[in-house]
Amino acid sequence: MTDAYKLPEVWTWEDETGGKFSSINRPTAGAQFERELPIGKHDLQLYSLGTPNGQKVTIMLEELLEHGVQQASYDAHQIEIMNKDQFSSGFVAVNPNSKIPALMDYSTSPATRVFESGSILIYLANKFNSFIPKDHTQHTECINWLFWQMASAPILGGGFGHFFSYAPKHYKYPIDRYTMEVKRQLDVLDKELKTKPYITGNEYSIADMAIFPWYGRLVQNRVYKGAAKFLDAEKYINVIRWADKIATRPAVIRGLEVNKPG
Ligand SMILES: N[C@@H](CCC(=O)N[C@@H](CS)C(=O)NCC(=O)O)C(=O)O
Repeated sequence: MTDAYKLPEVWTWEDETGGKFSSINRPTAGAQFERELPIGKHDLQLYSLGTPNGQKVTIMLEELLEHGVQQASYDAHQIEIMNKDQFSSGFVAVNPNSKIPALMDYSTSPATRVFESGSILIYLANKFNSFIPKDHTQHTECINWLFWQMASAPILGGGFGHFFSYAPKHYKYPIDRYTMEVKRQLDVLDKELKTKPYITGNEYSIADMAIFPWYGRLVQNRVYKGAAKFLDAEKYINVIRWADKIATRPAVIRGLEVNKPG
C-alpha cells in the first residue's frame, strides 16, 4: 500500500512533484510565450512528435501516400514537448489543449485546425475516403474501436506507463491498479483478434492505426522498457500476430520514423 496521504481541503500545486513530466505540466492552460508555427509548402501541416499518439497520424498520412493519394503530402514539424514547444501561442492556436498531434489543413477556406489524434484520423479518413469501412456495420465497428483506443490510452499511457516508467518511485497501489486494467484491455484485444485479421474484420483501418502504436508496440516491447515482460505479453498471441503483420507495412515503417524524439 502506498503511504497514506492526508487530503487538504483545497489542493494546491507544488512546482516540482518529481518524475519525468513534472517540469512541463502545470494546472493551467493557454500560451506561455509568443511564437508562430512554421508553415511549409503543402496543404497539410503536421505539428507533432513521434510518440504513440503522434505515430497514429504519421502512419495514416504515410498509408495515404502509399495508396497514391498525393494531396496527403504533408510537412512534418517537430514539437519537442520536453522543451515546452506545445505552449507557444502558435501551437495553442491549433490545439488549445497543448498536446501533440495537431494538424492544419490549408486546402479549405478558411483553413481547418484539427486536434486529438482520433479526430485527426477520422478527418483524414473522411477527407480522402480511405481506411474507414463503407459498410454500415464495419464503419460503426471501426469507430467503436477507435473510441475504445482513445479511452484506453490514458490508462496505458497516463496510468500504467506513468507509474511504471516515469514516476519518481515505484508505488504498488497505482501499478497494481493500472497493470490489471492494461492486462484486461490486452485480453479484450486478444479475444477479438482470435477470429479476424484486423480489429474491425477483414479491412485494415484507422482503428488498427490507432491501436498499433500503443498495444501493438507494447507487446513487441517497444513502449516502456521492460513492460512486455512485466505484463507477460507473450501470452497475448493474437495481439502479437496482428502487431507483427502491421509492423511490416512500408507505410507503418516510415510513419514510425517521422518526428522521432531527439
Ligand atoms: N488525447 C490526446 C492525447 C495527446 C497527448 O497526450 N500527447 C502528449 C504526447 S503523447 C503530449 O503532447 N504531451 C505534452 C504535455 O503533456 O505537455 C490525443 O490522442 O491526441
